[in-house]
Parts: sequence; C-alpha cells; structure tokens
Amino acid sequence: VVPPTEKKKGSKLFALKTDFLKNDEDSIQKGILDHVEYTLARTKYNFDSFSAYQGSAYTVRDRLIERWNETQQYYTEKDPKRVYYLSMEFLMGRSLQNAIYNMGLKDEYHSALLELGFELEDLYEEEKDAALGNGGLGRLASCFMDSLATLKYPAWGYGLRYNYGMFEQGIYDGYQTEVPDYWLVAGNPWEIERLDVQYTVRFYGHVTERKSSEGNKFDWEGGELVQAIAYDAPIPGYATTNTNNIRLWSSKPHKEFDLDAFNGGNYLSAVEAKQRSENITSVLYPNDNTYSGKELRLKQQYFFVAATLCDIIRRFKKNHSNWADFPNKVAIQLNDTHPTIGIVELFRKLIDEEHIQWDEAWQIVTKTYAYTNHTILPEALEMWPVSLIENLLPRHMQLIYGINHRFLLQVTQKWPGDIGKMRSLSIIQEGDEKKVRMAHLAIVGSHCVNGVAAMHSELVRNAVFPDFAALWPNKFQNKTNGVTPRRWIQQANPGLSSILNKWLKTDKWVTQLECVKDLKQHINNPELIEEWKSVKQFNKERLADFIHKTCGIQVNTNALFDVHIKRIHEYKRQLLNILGVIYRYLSIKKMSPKDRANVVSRVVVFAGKAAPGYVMAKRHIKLINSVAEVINNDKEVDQYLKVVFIPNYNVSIAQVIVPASDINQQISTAGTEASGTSNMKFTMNGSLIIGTLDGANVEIAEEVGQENMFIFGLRTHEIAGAREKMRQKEVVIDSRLQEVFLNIELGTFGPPEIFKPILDSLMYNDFYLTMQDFPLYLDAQAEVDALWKTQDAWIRKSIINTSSTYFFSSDRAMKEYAEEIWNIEPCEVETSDYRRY
Ligand code: F58
Repeated sequence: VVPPTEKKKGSKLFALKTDFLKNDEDSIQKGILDHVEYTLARTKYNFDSFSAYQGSAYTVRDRLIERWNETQQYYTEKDPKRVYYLSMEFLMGRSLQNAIYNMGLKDEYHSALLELGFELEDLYEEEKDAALGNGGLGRLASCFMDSLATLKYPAWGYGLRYNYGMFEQGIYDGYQTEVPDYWLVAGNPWEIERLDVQYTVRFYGHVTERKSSEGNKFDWEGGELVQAIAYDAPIPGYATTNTNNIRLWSSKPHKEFDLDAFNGGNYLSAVEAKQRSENITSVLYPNDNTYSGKELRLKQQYFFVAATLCDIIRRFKKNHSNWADFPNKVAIQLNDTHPTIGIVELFRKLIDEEHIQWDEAWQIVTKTYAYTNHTILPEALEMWPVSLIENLLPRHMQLIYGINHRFLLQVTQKWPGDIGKMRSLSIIQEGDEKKVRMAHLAIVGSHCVNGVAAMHSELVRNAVFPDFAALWPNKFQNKTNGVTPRRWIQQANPGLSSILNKWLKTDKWVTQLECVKDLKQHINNPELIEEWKSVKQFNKERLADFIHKTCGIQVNTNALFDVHIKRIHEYKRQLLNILGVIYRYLSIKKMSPKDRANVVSRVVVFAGKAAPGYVMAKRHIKLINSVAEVINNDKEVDQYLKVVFIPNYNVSIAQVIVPASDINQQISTAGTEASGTSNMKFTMNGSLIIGTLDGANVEIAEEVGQENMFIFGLRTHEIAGAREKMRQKEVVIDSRLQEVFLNIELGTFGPPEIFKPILDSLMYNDFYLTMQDFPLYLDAQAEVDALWKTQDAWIRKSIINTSSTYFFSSDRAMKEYAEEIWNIEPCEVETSDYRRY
C-alpha cells in the first residue's frame, strides 16, 4: 500500500502516518488503560472485569481498524472483482477471542492482562453474543465471512443492524419464555458507526409515466423516505493483514420534515411518524424455516437491498463508467430469497436512473446475481402478495410483471402451448390472491442457483424446481456447506488444537484442514488415545460446570454425553429423541440390580429455541423439560441417566457444548434438513453422529465411513411410501413406543392433557414419521451403548471423525464459490508482517 503522504517522505507527518500500533505487552497495556480512562471515562486505577473486557476490545478494535483501512485502500488501488454476500442474518457470536486469535496476539494479550490482574479467558465471558440470526443460515454467513477474509478474497458482507437480536430464551415451569434481546445496551465495541455513509430509501408513493425521445420514462415519486446509516464490523482473516467488512444498515428518520404537519400544529404526530422509520431495523424475525408474510419484513428486505445497492454502485462508479463492466467487477450472492427484491432494485436503477435498455440491463443483472437455496420445506418458501408489493414498491411490481412476461415467452419457446408449464414456472402464482414467488424471481434473475449439500441440491433440481432445471440445466450447482475450523476447533477446543499441533507437527491445519488426514497414521498409538481421552474429559468437565451453573444439575462426567442442539422444529425430531429417552428410563426402572450394572450411563443434553409462534415446538420443549424433571429427581436412575435442557442456546454456548459431546443427534426426517452445519462442527471435534441419511450427513458418511457413525432410519426415497402407509393406517406401532405413550397418557411426566396434542399429531398423520423411525432409532442407540463399552475402539472412531473433516471446512466451500460461481481471485494485502511487532 502506498501511503498517501509518500511525497512528504522523511517528514514527521509521514512517520506518524505510517506508524502502526505496537503489539508488545507494554503497548497493549497502555492501550487498555487509555481506553478505560478516555473511552470509558473510568479511573484506570480500579476497574472491573467488564471494563477490562471493554478496554481490551477497544484496543483490538484499534488494530482491526488499521488493518481494515490498509485492506480497503489496497482493494481500491488494485480494483479486483469483489463479491458481496447479502444476508438478512449474521449470527456472529462473540468477537474478542476470534479477533485476538486471528491476529495472532493471544500470548501478548494473555500476559498483558495478567499483569493488570485479569485472565484473558475470563474476559471472553464478559462479552455478549451478537445474535443477529436465527440458526444455521445466519451462522453459515458468519463462517463464510471468516473464510473469505482468511483466504484473502475481496469480499463484503451486507446485512441489517437489528436493535433486538434473537430473543433470550428462559425456561419456567418447563415452558419457553421469550425476553427481547436489546444487545446494544452496554455499547458495541465491534462496530464503527459511519455517519458519513447514508442513503435515502423510498417506500410507497406512485409511478408516473412521461414521454421521452428514447421511449417512455417512469418516475417513482412521493411516499415515505427513510435514512439508512452504515455500521461496519471488521472481519479479520487468520494470519493475514486482510480484513474484510460486514456493513449493517440501521434505519433512521429522513431529514426532510413535514412542514405542513408542523405548521398545522401537529408537531407531536409529525415526530411520531418520524419515529416509525426507526422500526424497520428494530427486530430480527425469530422464525427459522417458516415464512412470515408481514409487511414490516418486506420493508426490511427492501430497505436492506436498496441501501446496499446504492453503496455497491457508488463504489463501482469510483473507478468505472461503463456499465457493461459491472458484472466483471461485482458478484452478488443472495443468502436465500430474503434479499431477492434486490434483483428488481438493480434492474430498476439501470433502467430508470441509468437509462440502459431493457435487454442490456437484464443481462447485467443476471450476470451479477447468484442465489443460494437453504430449504425445501414448502412453508419456508417466500411468496409475497402482489397487492402488498404493489402498495409498498409500485415501480418494482411493474418491473416484475415485465420480467415475468419476457420470461414466459422463453418458456413458450421451449414448450409451445404448454399452459401447465407456464403456470408452474411463472413468477406470479395465480389464485384468489396473486402472489410473487420469490424463489422463481431469484432463479430467473440469477446466473447460478445452488443448494447447500449434495443431496439437497439434487432435491432442488429434481423435486422442487424440476421445470427450471429442464429449462436451464447449467444454472444449478451444489455447494456443500462448511464451517470455520478457527472458531470451531482452534478457539472452542484448545485441548484438541494442542493434540493436532503436536501430532501433525504443525499448526497449518488451522488454514489447511486437509492436514488433519495425517492423524490417521497414529490411530493405534496408545499415547494419542490417552491424550484424546483426557482432552474429551476436560471438555466434559467444562460443560458439566456450565450445566451446574446454569441449570443447577450435577452430571456424571464419566457418562456418555449425548447431545441434541439446534432450533426446535418438528422436522428435526427432538420428539424422537425424548421418546427414546423415556423408553430408556422405563427400561432402567424395570431392570434388576444385576442388569443395571451393564447400563451405559448417559447425560442427554438438549438446547434450542422454538419460534415464539410455533405452538407445537414449544410443547416439545415442555415435554423434554417435564421428562427431565421426573428423571433427574428419580434416585433409582440417578447414576444412569440425566436429562438437561440448557436454556438460551447461542453461538458461545455451542462452543462449550460441541467439544464435550460423545455423540450428537442429526435425526431429521430424510429429505428435510437441507444440510445441517452443527453435524460438521461435531465431527471436527470427534463426536460421533447418530443420524439419518439426510443433508450433509450423507457426505459426512462418505468421508468418515458409515462404520464410524450410527446411521439409521428411512431413506429419502422411502418417505413418500411411508407417508402413504400412515395414511392407509397400515403402520403397526412398535410395542416399546406404545409403552412410552401409555406412560405419557397415565401422567408419569405430568398432566397428560398438556401432551395430548403431541400424541394426537403422531396418531393423526405423523408427517415427520417419528413412529416408523422409532424402532430403528432404538437399534442405533443400542449400537451406541455397545461401542461405548469398548472405550479404545470408541476413541479410534472419534479420531477418525476428526481426521476426516477436511471437506467440511468453510475454506473449501468459499474456494468453490469463488472459482465456480463468482469468478473472483484472492487479493493479498502486501505487508511485511500482519502481527506488526
Ligand atoms: C438452514 N436454514 C437449513 N433458515 O435448515 C440448514 O439445513 C442449513 O444447514 C442452513 O440453513 C445453512 O445452509 C435456515 O437456517 C432460516 O433460519 C431462515 C431464516 C429466515 C426465515 C426463514 C428461515
């Protein structure tokens, strides 16, 4: 990077401007104390852990800002093609540890803080999670951002800065409660407010047409104006100066004031109207895998993409005047359909503001965009009523009709006279209420559509959008998900990291996960097996402490830790798990003391949030907690079984649970879980999967080997038949399951009427086939018990799991996206040493 003051070389100003913050202990300590005094305005002679966290965070932020500036200046100078990852969610979790590790400053911060009287590891715990996401999709976006920076790709994430993130879950009397998460209350050192980056976004209003020499022009006027303000979160790559950015938009009132209202004496109502604009980025919608058709949600979506496109185009125009270059400089990835209205927004700007002709503009749009599908559950597919879009975004609705018209001409060319094909492919769904199918719009407006695991991509192509795949076979791709080994191994599991460093004789695995393959050579080495056991033991004790602190339950750390953590959803089948737990409990109760001696002790851990409006999922939470209450208070089974529901599951809690698990449950009905990503995190941490052949489990089985997992259950191609069998009432309920039902009905776990709707739903249609998979699930669990009894064989399988995870690194995923969808290349910032001594 050429400093702007090159000409003044030798001058004091130049020296000052090229002087970076030092990273020795003294400089770090001075930085922390300065921030305690000048940023927090507290006395540096006496401050608590939270202030120490904040002070440390601000010093880290200073260093991030240096790297950020250098990176962005470098990108501006080199002008590579960039990718913009548009996501309504980024589930970032905590930042302090991540930033310190990625910058390579762990030891320096550790000793600097020790002298100030603090343990760095304790300060991590002071940080509140940034939870601007629901689950897998949001966390995936954050893993991707880490990999993009680490691989030095010129990439920016764009999203929304919700004032309220994912709600905080409490459990009272076994029921889920929701408390709003006002996460910014104590400030957020990880963001940089950019009051200089603001755009105006329009809603409602009307379209007027005027004649011009080059055809008719359309002006979108009137309506409501809202201001978008940028907040940046620097994303440091691992062991590199490259520091990318996530830019989140916050809505604020537009400066234009309604003078009429004011003069008319309506001052207070004029202020109220202004305040309403701040609602747009108020709250994250807490639904996972269901679509909520609220106008405010559509407003969020448009607000997001309108501001983002202003920003992207402004950056493009700094260096370019030819619009044909746009797709050569800009790739935009849509993280599901939520930002799809951005396709129409770019098109509108090209046509109405840049006066580009229809066909040329449409080419630019489709070459720029690509779309990732994350679900095939029909209830999650977004479809906005035409009337809603017409009112909120009148010009966009006109353009959607135009886009659809031209698209349907293409359909007729391929299938002349086939009305059925037109109806099934159309962007507009006809019916009592006409709707815009956002997935169709995303497919039509993108050059590439991808699913997130091999099996899911096959279903996207063949089951969900077969006609699109027939029309454009080359548009459809697979990009199997991945997770970052930095957060999910290096930071979450220091013990495992040391093992890897020692046995691989390098720490290269942190960025080149293929290195872990070499661990297999040592699989029979008793020293490795002992170390492996003791690290797992340490992690289990860490989790046991956490469970004791948060739930007041003592668990036996010699027991098998059986973990099921994810959003609570019928398709993920926490119900199958808890029914299995009940069966286990009843079995132990019936055993003679001699038989009990053979029982494998288990701690069954659940965690996850249900969408506040999802009544059935909330009932499942209640059932789990009621069963836990009975089992945990039954002295007779005390040594053999404990059931724990850890409240308020989030990223930082996952970082404690995942490394401590012996098995993890990935038991969705085959064909329902697009990919899953916790399955990858667990596998990296040597936890064995008990699971169905669904989502990425299929590919994990290919890498790890089915003999090193516990695979059971109906296969995807058997699902339709199994549902039919259910409809025909041909399903014979397993006698063990009948016994479980009977106990629920008799009130063993509390008033049976609470659980009646759960049993009814199983008896009525059992859409997720819990009953048919139940016996197979019990068989798989019996295999788990059997293997547990031969600990060394277990540990070897655990090691094989960890050593087979290369493919599930988000680094691999990002390389594939970069090369096969975005056509971008790394752009490494030239600098002497990213650690900068
Ligand atoms: C998840 N989707 C998939 N959606 O369920 C999971 O299989 C996959 O591994 C993951 O994406 C990453 O690809 C998901 O998390 C949501 O949470 C949406 C949030 C917004 C409303 C609709 C659901």
